Amino acid sequence: MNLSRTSRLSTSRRTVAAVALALTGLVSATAPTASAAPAAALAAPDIPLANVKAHLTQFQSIATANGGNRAHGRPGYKASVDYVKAKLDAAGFTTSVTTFTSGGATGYNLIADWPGGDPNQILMAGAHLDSVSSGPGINDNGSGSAAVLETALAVSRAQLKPTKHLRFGWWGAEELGLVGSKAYVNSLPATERSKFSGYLNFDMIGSPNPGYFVYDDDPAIEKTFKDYYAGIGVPTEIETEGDGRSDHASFKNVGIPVGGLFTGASRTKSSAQAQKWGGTAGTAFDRCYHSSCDTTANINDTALDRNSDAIAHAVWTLGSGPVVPPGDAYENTADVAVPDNGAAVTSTVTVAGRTGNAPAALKVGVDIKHTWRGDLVVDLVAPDGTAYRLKNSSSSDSADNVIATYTVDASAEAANGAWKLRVQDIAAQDTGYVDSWKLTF
Ligand code: DTR
Ligand code: CA
Ligand code: ZN
Ligand code: ZN
Repeated sequence: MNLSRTSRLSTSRRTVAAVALALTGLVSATAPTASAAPAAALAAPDIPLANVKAHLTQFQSIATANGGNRAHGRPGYKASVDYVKAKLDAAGFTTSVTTFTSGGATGYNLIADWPGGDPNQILMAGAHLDSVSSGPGINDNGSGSAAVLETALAVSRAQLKPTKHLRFGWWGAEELGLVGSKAYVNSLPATERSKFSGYLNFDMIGSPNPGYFVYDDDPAIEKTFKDYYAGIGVPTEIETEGDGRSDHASFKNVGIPVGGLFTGASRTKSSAQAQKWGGTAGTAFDRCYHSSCDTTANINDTALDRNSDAIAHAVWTLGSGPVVPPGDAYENTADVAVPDNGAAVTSTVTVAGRTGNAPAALKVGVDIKHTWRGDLVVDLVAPDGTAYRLKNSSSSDSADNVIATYTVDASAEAANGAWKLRVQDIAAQDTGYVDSWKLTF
């Protein structure tokens, strides 16, 4: 436990002490150097359009067998949930169906977790699964539901091991006012909500007269989608009517970063947009919006294919931390606040593309800005969870900051995987943050 403030070294004396310690060579005073720029994340696979359309055919069959729709409170909706859940269970997801009530009828949300990843960094992708009562809802929103399902199945086929924890959701009763997604978000304690790094929403992504719209919410998510489309030479526009119009609003309203894609509903495509994207000017993006003609014939295959691949790109890219190609240094420069006298926090570096185990002299460069560093305990945690103590707490070490390079015998550990720096402040007063840290093989 640190001494009371009055007995602490004054700032000037603390600084002198820190410099003296550095000069003895006990603590490396060298600031971490820039490492190789992170390479692009592992490339996402192509999402087979035929697979996505096969899900749409199933949704169509379900609607046809259940009064022509898949609406909340109707048998066609629950049958849709059962179809999607069965596919996910067979693919190794941990699924759960949660219920809520709307309009006197029971509603259902389907949540699917991909095992693994950092539980403190959740990336979620979702789509509403319900249709309006007037039709089968194949574009609205079988298209989003099918593309998110097929992306999840692609994660399973790849046995992806992303840095973040991947979660997928299919919402009930969106058409009644975002009811299912609101119920889900409201069921999350604040501590859980804070773990979401983002929610990606896909509602109407195969419109027959398509536009290519990107939600203008979280900048990093927006850029991820825009970069994808720029990469395939397709211009995009910002979705201007999206706020509040679909399930991402439920997440945005509690401060979770959101983004998504949209190909248009009842609004009319302009001449300029027809020039840009093809299709028919003066006609709605989806003239069967909320109508009985929203069937499997109401889909533009090119739009559905492009958007399905864009979803996979976003999940692979946003789900992984900075992946650095084989080489010497793997670094994370994101700041992570260390709660005063609180729970440990972690910062992750994903190592991929190496072979064998880590070296017996693995260098761990640490840069933590923190007054009275004696409060801090610092560990390196290997991908299999083995912890290596780098620094113990000390009631007498009143100097600021931990800027040091430690050498760890990590030869018992596989090189590839998510390595974590774990930092805990075990004494009240004095706060700080992880500025950056680096592994050098
Ligand atoms: N409210 C959605 C359709 C919709 C209309 N505008 C947007 C913008 C962004 C996403 C979706 C929509 C529905 O009918 O399900
Ligand atoms: Ca594809
Ligand atoms: Zn709708
Ligand atoms: Zn919709």
